[in-house]
Amino acid sequence: MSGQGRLWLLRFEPLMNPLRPCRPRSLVSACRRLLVGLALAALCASCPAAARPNVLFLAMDDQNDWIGCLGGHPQVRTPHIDRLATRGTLFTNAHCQAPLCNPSRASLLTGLRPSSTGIYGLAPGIRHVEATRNHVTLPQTFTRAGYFTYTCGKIYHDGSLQPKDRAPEFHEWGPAPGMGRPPAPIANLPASGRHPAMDWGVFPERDEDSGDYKIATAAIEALQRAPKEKPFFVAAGFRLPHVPCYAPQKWFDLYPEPSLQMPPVKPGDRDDTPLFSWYLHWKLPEPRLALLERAHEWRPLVRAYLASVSFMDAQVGRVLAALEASGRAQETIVILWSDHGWHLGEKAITGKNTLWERSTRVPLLFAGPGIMKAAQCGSPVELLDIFPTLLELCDLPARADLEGHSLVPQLKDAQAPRPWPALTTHNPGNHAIRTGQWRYIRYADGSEELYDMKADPNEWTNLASSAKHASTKEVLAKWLPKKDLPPASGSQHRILTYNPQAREAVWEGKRIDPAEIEK
Ligand SMILES: [Ca+2]
Repeated sequence: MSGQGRLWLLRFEPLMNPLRPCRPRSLVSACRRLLVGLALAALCASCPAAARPNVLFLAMDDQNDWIGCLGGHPQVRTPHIDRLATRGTLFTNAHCQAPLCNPSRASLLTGLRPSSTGIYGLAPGIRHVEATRNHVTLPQTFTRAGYFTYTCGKIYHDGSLQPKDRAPEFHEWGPAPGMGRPPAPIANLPASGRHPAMDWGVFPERDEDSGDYKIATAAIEALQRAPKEKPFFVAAGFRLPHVPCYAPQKWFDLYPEPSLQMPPVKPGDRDDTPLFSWYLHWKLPEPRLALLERAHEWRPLVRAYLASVSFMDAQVGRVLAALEASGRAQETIVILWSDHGWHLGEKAITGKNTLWERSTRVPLLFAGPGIMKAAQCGSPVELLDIFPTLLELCDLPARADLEGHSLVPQLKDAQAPRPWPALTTHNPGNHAIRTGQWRYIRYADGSEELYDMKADPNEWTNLASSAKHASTKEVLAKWLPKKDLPPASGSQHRILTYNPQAREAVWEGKRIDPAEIEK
């Protein structure tokens, strides 16, 4: 941040701090300060954009908490992300708003909950939905504020924005290469009904030939040529560890198969989860644990996911090194996030599309000017909070229409109180409320789950039917969204609805027959 911008923050901090107690005897001086503040605010409205910090906005795809500094897997190696965490504030209890790419990203980039827009599936994109057709998004806000804005890789869900709708979002759209494909699938899965993305193994031979390497290179080039006279907003979206989990051999060598630690899995774990929990991921290409075990592919998948995470981490490291080399790191806010988590056998499945911790917990960290270093915040927070946080960090006007809450108090003091839980939604009527201690899930048919996350971090014991916890459920249920829209027109892929009169659940347009359950 330039001297001017920093000075502005210093002057404004006492006035903007909502936690600062107000003393009556200093009312006159407070009024005087307020007047000075208003004058400065007017001045700042005409501040040159160059006084604002830059933003380096880094996304990961399907990255759960298997990140060194988050402790989700004891063997995972992510030195670059871990180092970034020592430079900033890590949120250890951060959750997505939807456990699926398109709705999660649409929510983050609009600042609106899925239940407020009706975007739950892989389609439609935001410009085809009434609630967001004309909504000013996060990237658009920075483009309009005079930033140089650039995107590469996957920030919006692939294909969710038509070419005609792209220009107002980012000035420049860089490459968004896919993963590439080996000549034949590597994983030994049954051929019938196999989805091309359900594959993992050593590919390609060289780092340079992988999609994420190319995405990092594009981001590096954007950082190198970003205009110096204005701030930049450079967004790079990595594809890994989304399936197919491909990485070159040396990344697999970090995880020798004989010593690989498998995620904790409890036989019969789903015996106490409602039938409706299966409907959320009713018919999907992501294999069930039982199938992986039969095919002897569970260990290879875990290993490939870990290798993919480490490879992607190395690409994050390349971009961060380029930021350092640009000489602009001191005036740049770096934010790193993932769109949702991923199961690797827990609760008998792989993939996302659930309301459990494996699907909802995500890495989220901020580093840069005005942000505490080597800090960890354990309060529940949401990806929805990113939009208002970046507005505040960059001195842009706050927006009353956004549904998240700025994390700036926690970025200055990780222990700063925060009253809200994190809320995740998957299709209308299905919500999870995560507080510091609890996860409460309510499905569209009224069935419930309750986990004491402190005593039972693996969510093995559903306490919802215990009379002892009735009042806890009642308190948590007050956070369920008041607005719970049906799927927006044009919704497709992984859409689940429920008709309470007929007591019928419908998956992708077809009535669910519970007898067809695949465990
Ligand atoms: Ca994703």
